[in-house]
Amino acid sequence: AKKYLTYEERAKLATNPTASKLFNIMATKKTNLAVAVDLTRKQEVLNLADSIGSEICVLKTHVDIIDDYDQDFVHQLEQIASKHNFLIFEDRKFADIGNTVKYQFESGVYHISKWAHMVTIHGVAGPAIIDGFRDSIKQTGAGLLLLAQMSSKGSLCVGEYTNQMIEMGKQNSDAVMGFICQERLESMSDNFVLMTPGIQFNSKGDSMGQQYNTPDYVVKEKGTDVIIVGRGIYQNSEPKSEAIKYKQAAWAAYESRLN
Ligand code: BMP
Repeated sequence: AKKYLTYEERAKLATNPTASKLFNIMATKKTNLAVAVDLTRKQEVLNLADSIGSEICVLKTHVDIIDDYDQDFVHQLEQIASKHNFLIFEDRKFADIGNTVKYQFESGVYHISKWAHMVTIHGVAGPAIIDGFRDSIKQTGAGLLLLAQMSSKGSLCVGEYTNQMIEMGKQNSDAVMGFICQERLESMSDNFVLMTPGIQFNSKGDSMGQQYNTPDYVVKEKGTDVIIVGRGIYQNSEPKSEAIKYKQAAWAAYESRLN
């Protein structure tokens, strides 16, 4: 059987500052729940963030789906994040050459580098994509999350591609904080945070290829660290009490794998 370390121990092994910070938040707040708030009005996102903030370690955004996005949105979200001690994760899935992603990260409408504690990256363009983030994250300590596997049906992020993404992470472990994945593979060392989307209690999937597992399955059976829940929480009529249920299930799975 695998030997699992605690999140406190992992915080000390982390090679990226945001990974260390996240492991510490998880240990302090006793939560390995991240929520994907895929709502399209800024006030809806902010209201949900404030109402569930005490239950989560990370709030994941897709800022390019917010109809009325503006700088005030980011300003308010940052205040809510510091009030409740969670991190902000912009799921941008950068995938271009280094020079282009540098502009996409730092410029445009969103200025993601100014406020996101972590962002996602596809490795299709090769490891030099990471160089596009270096200047900026040297200053902020932000973390990169590499997409090693995806939750959707027919995903091409499998097999040798997945192995190459893990290798890319290890070669750049100052900048890379962890992986988006569906399972812990032997080669994923303990300095990385493993985050898993495609989580819901009461559904197996949607009509557009999403596939769901339970918190217990991915954390206890598959060995990943953080569950990412979207519609399972924000579409529930009682999002706060539903968030507590996911938090408790994921934390119980974490504790039981330690024994
Ligand atoms: P939901 O729980 O509503 O299916 O949302 C899942 C969230 O995780 C979405 O924001 C999606 O963009 C993201 N995601 C995913 O579903 N699968 C992946 O492999 C990677 C993702 O970032």
